[in-house]
Amino acid sequence: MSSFNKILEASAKHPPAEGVKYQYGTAGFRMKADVLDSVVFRCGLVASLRSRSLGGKTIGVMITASHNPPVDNGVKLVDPTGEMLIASWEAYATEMANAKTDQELVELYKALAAKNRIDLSTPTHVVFARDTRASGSRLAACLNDALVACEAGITDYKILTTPQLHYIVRCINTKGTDEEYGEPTEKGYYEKLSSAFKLAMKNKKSSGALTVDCANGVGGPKLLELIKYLPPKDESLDIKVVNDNVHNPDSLNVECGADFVKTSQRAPPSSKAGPIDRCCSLDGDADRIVYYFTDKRGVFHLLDGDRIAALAAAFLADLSRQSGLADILKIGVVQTAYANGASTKYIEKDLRLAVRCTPTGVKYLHHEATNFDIGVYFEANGHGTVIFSDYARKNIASHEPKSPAQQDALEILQALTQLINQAVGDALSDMLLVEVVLAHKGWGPEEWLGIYNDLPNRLVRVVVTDRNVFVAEDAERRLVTPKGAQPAIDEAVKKVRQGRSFARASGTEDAVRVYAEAETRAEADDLANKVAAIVKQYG
Ligand code: G16
Repeated sequence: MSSFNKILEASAKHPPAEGVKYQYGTAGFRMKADVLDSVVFRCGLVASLRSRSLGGKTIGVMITASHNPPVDNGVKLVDPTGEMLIASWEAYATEMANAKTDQELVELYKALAAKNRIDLSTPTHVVFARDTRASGSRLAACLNDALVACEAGITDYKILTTPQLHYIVRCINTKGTDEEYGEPTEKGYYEKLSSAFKLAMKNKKSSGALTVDCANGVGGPKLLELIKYLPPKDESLDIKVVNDNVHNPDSLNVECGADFVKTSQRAPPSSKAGPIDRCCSLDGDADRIVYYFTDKRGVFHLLDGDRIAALAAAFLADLSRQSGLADILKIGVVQTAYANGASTKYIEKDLRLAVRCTPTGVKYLHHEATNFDIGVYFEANGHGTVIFSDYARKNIASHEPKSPAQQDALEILQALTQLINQAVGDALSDMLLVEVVLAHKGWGPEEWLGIYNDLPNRLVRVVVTDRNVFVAEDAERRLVTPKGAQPAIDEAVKKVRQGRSFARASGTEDAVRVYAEAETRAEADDLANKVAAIVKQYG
């Protein structure tokens, strides 16, 4: 049977849901799991074509809906360097997902191959994994059917965090090259992180325990595994794992996890942490992390992605100065419109580092961060990492220290190039990075909080009839349509001290998000409500 016929036959078993329009969004396709079978099947076809278009390089497919509710699921593709799929191929994936019939799908497959001059006899390799959602194994089977039909080389890594799959893809594609990233196994991931962590800590011990809320998702079992590779808790870092119940998939992200904490600006109700206890929350696929604590008066304080970026950038700037590399390494920070104005001011004015703003979606931030030698990028929601350019890595590896102090700083910097996931934002790697910085500075969460004062802010989710009418520009800070909405928002912002607000369509949920900040909590809440009302009126 020809491979086209095999695809036709296999596709017939995964018909698309009627009347659903699919869109490869901020983080791939994401919606109710019961309408995703055909989409995941078709992503298998796209992944194998993408692999063939790159001469057989390994492509990853991750089945997850991250922070979304348990009934949702999603699928996203990983490019050979471990980064997100490039934008032109996102469009192909959307086209394939919306093909009405099996015949139309095969025609599109052929057209895509012809357009990109893909030799369909090239060997291809696709690796995949999933989070702990109940629908994951069914969707993985749909993906597998597609890969078998197009005669792809397949490796099923079963259950992994999203960043672990990105890591593995990068490792496979760099094996045997100068850029070799590590062992392409889960064990290789733990070994790389733990040995870099030991070197970066330089025998420092963090003070007090760290409580990690794992959102009842895949981060739980994976963190427990990572802990086995870390130094004993009394020697370096004592981690208490909570919300790690993956046996009840319905509890995923419910009243816990990074998105809950960031959006509701409070600790998970299940938290038993005491005053000043350092806590953090991962999201459903462990690619985001936020820290927080409650002070002695019982007031909750969030240390979000902006704070992690500021902490990491300050530490990296110190290390590059102390190691004698400051003159040759350009450090910069990339944020989105959600970044608190106070964090931007702190990074630009106090740290004297460049700040860039991009639309939401790590692919945009990651790309912008490559313009720096050390690019720190974080979304306020805790999704981000630090990337080192080839130039930076080579200089950090080969620099001759001129004093023991330079040597010390250089060794920490070298360890950080290994500790920080270079492929994508990774909650577990980011957590270890934060712990290294706090341990070296001898800081607890209060000192970290003290580096600047956040402007009070509010995030509101507004459900509208069609979120697609909300089209934004200027890194999503201004609405182009619906006509009249932006002037109305401008009017509301003008009336508030230090006011800033914007509305943008979510790329992962069927809603419009509104962000507002102002000088006081009351003004921020009021502004958010006013802008939400404008969105409702125009939506
Ligand atoms: C995904 C993306 C993030 C984005 C978030 C929310 O995160 O990877 O870059 O900030 O969705 O996006 P939106 O506001 O467009 O819904 P995750 O952790 O859910 O994969």
